[in-house]
Amino acid sequence: MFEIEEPRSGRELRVAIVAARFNRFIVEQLLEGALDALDRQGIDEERRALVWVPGAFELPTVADRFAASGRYDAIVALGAVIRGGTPHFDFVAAECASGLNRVALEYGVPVAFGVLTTDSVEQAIERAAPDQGNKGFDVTLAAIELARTLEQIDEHVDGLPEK
Ligand code: INI
Repeated sequence: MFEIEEPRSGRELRVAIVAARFNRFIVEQLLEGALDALDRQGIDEERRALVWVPGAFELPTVADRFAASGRYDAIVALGAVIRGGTPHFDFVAAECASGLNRVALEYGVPVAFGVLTTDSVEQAIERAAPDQGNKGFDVTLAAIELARTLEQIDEHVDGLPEK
């Protein structure tokens, strides 16, 4: 049986990070976590890209451009959408999430959802803390794992005879 519990680390990956400037003090901490994950996975500077956009609503557009290039193995989207008194939160958060997922499915490129959607600034700070449970770190590892999983599935199916 073909099975992947944890994919092996294969060739070096290329990873693009797209980060929203809105609530920048939070997103910078998510970015620190994401870069730490890339360091630990041995993905060096030449194989990384970082692009800032105004807010979470714009993340899918830039993620789409990186995915369409066919040059990146994974994309990490970082942002912080914090509930205010208006329905704006719901539109920004929902469009951001569905746009990023659409990019992942359309191009078959893992897009990590590192966008905090919280009721308060305090909740966002908790999830962006440097040492415990930094979401930027966690989602970057998830994207790398998925890129390796997809690569391993491709290798496996390429080696199978036609039905
Ligand atoms: N963008 C965010 O990234 N986080 C938010 O909390 C937020 N709120 O609350 O409005 C937000 N809005 C801006 C939005 O992402 C776009 O940049 C803007 O609407 C222009 O398209």
